[in-house]
Amino acid sequence: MSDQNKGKKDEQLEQFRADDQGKKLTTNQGLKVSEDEFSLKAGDRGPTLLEDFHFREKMTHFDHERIPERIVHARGFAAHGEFQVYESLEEYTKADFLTDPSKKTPVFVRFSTVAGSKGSSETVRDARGFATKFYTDEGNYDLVGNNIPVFFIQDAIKFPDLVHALKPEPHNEMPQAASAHDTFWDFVANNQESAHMVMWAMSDRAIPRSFRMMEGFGVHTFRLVNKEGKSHFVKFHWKPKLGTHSVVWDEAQKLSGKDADFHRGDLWESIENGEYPEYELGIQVIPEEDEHKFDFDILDPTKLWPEEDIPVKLVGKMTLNRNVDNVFAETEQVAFHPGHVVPGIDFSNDPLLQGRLFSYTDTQLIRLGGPNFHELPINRPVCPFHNNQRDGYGRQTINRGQVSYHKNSLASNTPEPASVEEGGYEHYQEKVEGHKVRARSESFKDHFSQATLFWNSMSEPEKDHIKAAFSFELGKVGSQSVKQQVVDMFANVSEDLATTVADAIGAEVPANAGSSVTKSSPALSQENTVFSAETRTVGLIIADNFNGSEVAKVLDSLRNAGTIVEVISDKQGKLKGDDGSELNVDHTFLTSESVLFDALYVVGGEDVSKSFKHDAKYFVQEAFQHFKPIGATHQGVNWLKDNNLDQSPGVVAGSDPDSFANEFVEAISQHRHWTRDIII
Ligand code: HDD
Repeated sequence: MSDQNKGKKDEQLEQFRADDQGKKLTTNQGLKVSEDEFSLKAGDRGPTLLEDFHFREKMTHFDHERIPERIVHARGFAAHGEFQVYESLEEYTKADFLTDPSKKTPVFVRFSTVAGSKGSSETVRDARGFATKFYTDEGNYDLVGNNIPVFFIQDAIKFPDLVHALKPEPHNEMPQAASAHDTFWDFVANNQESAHMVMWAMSDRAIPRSFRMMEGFGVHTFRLVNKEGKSHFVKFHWKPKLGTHSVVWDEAQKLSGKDADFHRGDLWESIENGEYPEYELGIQVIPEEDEHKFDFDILDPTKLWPEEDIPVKLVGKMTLNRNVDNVFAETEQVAFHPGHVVPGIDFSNDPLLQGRLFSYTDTQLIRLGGPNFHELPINRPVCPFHNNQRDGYGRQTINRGQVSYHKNSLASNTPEPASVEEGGYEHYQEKVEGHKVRARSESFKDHFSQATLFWNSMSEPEKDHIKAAFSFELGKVGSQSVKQQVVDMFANVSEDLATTVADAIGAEVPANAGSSVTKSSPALSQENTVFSAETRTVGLIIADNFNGSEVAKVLDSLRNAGTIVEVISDKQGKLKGDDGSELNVDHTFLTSESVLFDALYVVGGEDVSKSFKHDAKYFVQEAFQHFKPIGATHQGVNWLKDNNLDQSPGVVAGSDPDSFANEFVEAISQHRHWTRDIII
C-alpha cells in the first residue's frame, strides 16, 4: 500500500495489527511453547492429562471461534478507502466532512447480499447491501444503504415478518439465498406495499456484475441541517464510475456453482491491481417547505424521487483503495448503524428508519457479545470519545479516576456536554403533534404508481428480463393460490407483465389488468448508464504456434483500453508463438468457464486437438448465449463461421489487428449485446 493511502484510520488500526511470521510460538499468556503437535499424555499411548494447559487453551479458543452471523446481510465483503467532497455543502449542512473540500475522510464499506447465510453464493437474485462508515473528525457517520432505492415495507414493525418470509422456510431450511419460494411470494401478495421493490428485485439490478458496478442508495429521506439551523430533506446516492451493470440470470446461476466468491474476488482483485473502485456521492435535496408538493409522501420508503424531477447533484467521490488485513477482525466485526450520525445530518419520520434506529445496536449486542463493540479496532472513531459508560464484557479502555457519573463536582462536572457551537449534536427541532395511533398514513397507500413508473422506464430487454424473473420465481412456488394472488397483484402494474407471467405459470389474468400511469424515469434504465471497457476481463482462447506479432498488437490495444486479458488454453504452462514469443497460461478449460469473463477473444492456433476445439466451442457458445462480446482472429474466425455466430451483434471477426482491436474494444464497452437473436 502506498503512503498516500494511509489515513487516520489506518494509523489507528496499525496499533492493533500483529505479524506472527518468523516469531516463536507462545501461549496467549506469552509463554514459549516447545511442542505443538502432541498433547501431554500419561505414556505415549496413554490418556491426555487435564494439566495440559496449552492443549486446553488452544482447543477452548478454537471451540469459541464462531459468532452469530448477521440475521440479514450475513454474506458480505468490505474494503477501506477515502471520501472527499468536491465543494463545501455548507448551504445545506454543517457536517465537517461535507464542508471541507481539503479533507480526506477514511471510509470502510461493506457490500452484502441480504438473504443468504455467511457461506452462500454471491450471484443470487437479491438486493445488495452498501454500508459505508465514514470515520469523520466529529465521530462515525454510517450510511447503511442498499443497491435498490426503495424497500419492501413501510414500517419497521413488519421487518421480522418480511425476513421470516424471505429466509429459507423453517420446516426444511430451503431454499438457501433465494426468494423463489412460497413464503416470500405469499408475503408479497399479502403485503402489497412491496410491489415497487419487488419490481426492482425482479430486474437486472438484483444480479449485479460487480460491487464496483452497482449504485448505492440511502433509501430513506434524511435531513441535512446547516449552521443556521435550516433543514432540507435529502436522499443519498452512490454512483459507480464504471456504470451500473448486471449479469444475466442463467449466468448468475452458473456462477453460483463455478465461483461462489465471484463478487468478493472481483473487488479484492481490482484493489490489489490498483484499479480502485470509485463512486460519486449524489444528493437530491427538497427544501422543508416543499415537503407536501409531490404526488407521493417523501417519508414513504417505498417511493423514490424521480431524478428528472429532483436532480441528483454529485457532491464528492469515494475511492476504495485498500483490502482488509483480516476478514473476521474487520469485515465481520464492523458494526453499522443508521443512528450513527454527525452534526448536520438528521433523521426524518420515515417509520422504517425510525425502527432501524433501534434494531442495529440491539443486534450488535448479541452478535458481538456485549456493549463494548465500539472499542473493536474497526469500529473506533478516529476522534477521541469520553463518557461515563463503564465495564461490560471485553472492556478494553482503562478509564482512570474516581468519577463515572454526571453531574459531578469531583471532576469539575466533566466530561461535560458540548454546546452546539462546540460541536454538540442537537436534534432538529421539528414541531410534532398527533394522537398516539397504530396506523398507516393515507399518504402511504398508493402501492402501484411507482411500480409502474419503474416498469415504464425499462428498455425492452430489461422488461423481458423482469418477465422471465417473475416466471422463474413463481414457477418455483408450489401454491397455485399464491401464484394467482401475485399475478392479480402485478396486474395493477402492467397488463403485459401480468399476461406473460400468468401464461408461464398457469394462472389467470384478472379482467381489469393494467395501469393508467404513463410516467417514466429514464435514469432508472441501465441502458442509460456509463459504458466503458475499463477493467473488463477478456478470456483469450489460444494454443501453441499462434501468430505472435499480430496477437501481441491486439493484446496491447486491449490493455491500453483498460481491459484485463487472461489466457485460456488446454493445459497450464507456456504457449509459444510462431515468432518465438511466449504467453503464460492463466487458466485451462478445466479450471475456468466462460461465465467468469466479460468477453472472449478467440485466436486458436495451428494443429489444435479435437478436445481443444470442443472445449473452445462450448466456451464461445455459452458466452454468446449470455450476450457477451466475442472477438476472433486467425483460426478463431473459422470457428465462429462454423458455428454460424460470425454475423451476430457484438461478434467481431477480423484480420487487421488495429481495426479489429478498435471494434472489439467498442463491443466490450457495450457490456452486452441484447439485439442478438436469442430466446431467454
Ligand atoms: Fe438493515 C443489516 C440495509 C431495513 C435491521 N441492513 C443491514 C445491512 C445493510 C442494511 C446494508 C448490513 C450492514 C453490514 O454490512 O454490516 N436495512 C438496510 C436498508 C434498509 C434496512 C437499506 C431499508 C431501507 N434493517 C432494516 C430494518 C431493520 C433492519 C427495517 C429492522 C427494523 N439490518 C437490520 C439488522 C442488521 C441489518 C438486523 C443485521 C446485521 C446488522 O444489522 O448489523 O439490525
